[in-house]
Amino acid sequence: MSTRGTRRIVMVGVLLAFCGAVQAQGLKGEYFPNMTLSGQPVLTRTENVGFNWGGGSPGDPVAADSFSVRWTGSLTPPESGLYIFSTNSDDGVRLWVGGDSVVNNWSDHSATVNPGAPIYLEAGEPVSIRMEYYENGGDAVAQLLWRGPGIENQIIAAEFLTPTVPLNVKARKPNPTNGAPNVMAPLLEWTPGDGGVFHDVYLGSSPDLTAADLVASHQFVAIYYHVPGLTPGATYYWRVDEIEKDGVTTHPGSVWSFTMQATTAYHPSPADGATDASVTPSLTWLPGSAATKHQVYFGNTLDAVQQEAAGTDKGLVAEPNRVFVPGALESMTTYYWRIDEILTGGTVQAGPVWRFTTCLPVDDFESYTDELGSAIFDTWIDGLTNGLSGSLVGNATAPFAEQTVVHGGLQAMPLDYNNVNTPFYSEAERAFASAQDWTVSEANTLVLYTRGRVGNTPAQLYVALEDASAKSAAVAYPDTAITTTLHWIQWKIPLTDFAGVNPAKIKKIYIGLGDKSNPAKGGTGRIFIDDIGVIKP
Ligand SMILES: [Ca+2]
Ligand SMILES: [Ca+2]
Ligand SMILES: [Ca+2]
Repeated sequence: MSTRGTRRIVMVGVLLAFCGAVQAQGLKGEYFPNMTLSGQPVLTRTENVGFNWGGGSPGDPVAADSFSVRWTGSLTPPESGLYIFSTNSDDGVRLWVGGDSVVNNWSDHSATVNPGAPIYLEAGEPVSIRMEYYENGGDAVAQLLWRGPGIENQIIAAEFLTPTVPLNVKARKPNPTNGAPNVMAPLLEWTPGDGGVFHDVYLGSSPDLTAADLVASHQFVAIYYHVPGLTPGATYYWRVDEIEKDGVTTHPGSVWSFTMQATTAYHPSPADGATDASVTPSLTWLPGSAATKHQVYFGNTLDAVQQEAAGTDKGLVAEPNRVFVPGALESMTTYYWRIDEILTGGTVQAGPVWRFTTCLPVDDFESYTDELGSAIFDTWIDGLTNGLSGSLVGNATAPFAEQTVVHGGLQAMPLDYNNVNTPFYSEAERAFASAQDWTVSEANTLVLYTRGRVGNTPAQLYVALEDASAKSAAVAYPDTAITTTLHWIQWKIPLTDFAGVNPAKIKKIYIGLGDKSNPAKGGTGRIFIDDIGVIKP
């Protein structure tokens, strides 16, 4: 391993050790001096479940044999998606996630892995965990593992665990699952919150649901069928408020969404009318009903694509492949495209013409490799390299660029911040070999995408620009909670906000966390950055 790599691991280890010291993370473990979880626990501690005690005791005063443990608390998933929980135990084990039995192997056995069925979890929504275990004799192993979006099969780290059990008063387990595309029937179901007797259902076309979106009030059943039907291809938002038996006490639910299937191709990406598209985009869409193939038209005038002019026919793509890669495009240029659905029997269902405009690219993080010299931290200089701040660019081990939490393409930039120690800010900087003209084709707005992570301390996010005359200015995001958002946020900054900086001669861009001009002790975390460009919005 490279010197750089070794230094990085040491530093991340220090960060994790610090986080562990300030927060009581893990599940509550209660140890009983019998195999039946009976009586009072003789040992209680907060921990994650990753034990191989061999023939030994888990800790005084528990003996090496004939004991049992109950771990309780909650888990906060970092990403939305399907998770598979499993146990590795010697001897018996039972596991519940969100109150549902996931593993039940309550018998004497040598170390055995028992996986559960996949469970859909929402990013940032705590779910209850209960694991019960007993050891009879001989060796003893107790491990709680998971795998999920961006998480290889591994013991669940303490940072995702809390020793308190969340109150399950909110409606949960939406069906269709949150974000589901291609929904055919608007039948909505959910699991009521604990103590929820009545349900208020809100359904609308915007995530800001109001009283006007109330479609069912104080109903008893946890199911809703929207009779008039919904617009094909449209995205809908819904929320269920759980009401207790007093008919008054209300627990508002999370806002969920789904997208109805359409007859034509729909849900284009880049979105129709996007002004910040990559110059190397992958065009994707969702299929109209009964589509077996997709005829792709692509060109740089509306007329040509409408009239299927020569050169716009890009051929057929067969379901379930729904991607067209047009190659390198011009920056600050508008392109048009259309997908016609070929149905069984050959009927053609022509789609609408969509358009997008490319940005002037600054960095989409796709070019970085794991070779030293072309790694992400060789271009984006962090505090580990220049010693100026508490920033750390890139993952601790290869792949150094982030490949799971990505906005566009295959890679994004992970940026760790540690504002616990002086100078109390964390900054990464990129210098351009030659001054960049960010005013071509009337470009006037910097755009970037960012998202945070569970466990991040809120912090001010800022971008600074420096021109060829060494004039610089910084702009801060208005809300420090930006570092805790679990979805990508688009941040647009008019170049005129960088007062005194010449946008036609940009030499450096800085991205930082904290307040560089008025530094104060802060916390730690990791944010992700992707798709930096300049646009004409
Ligand atoms: Ca034993
Ligand atoms: Ca045993
Ligand atoms: Ca990218």
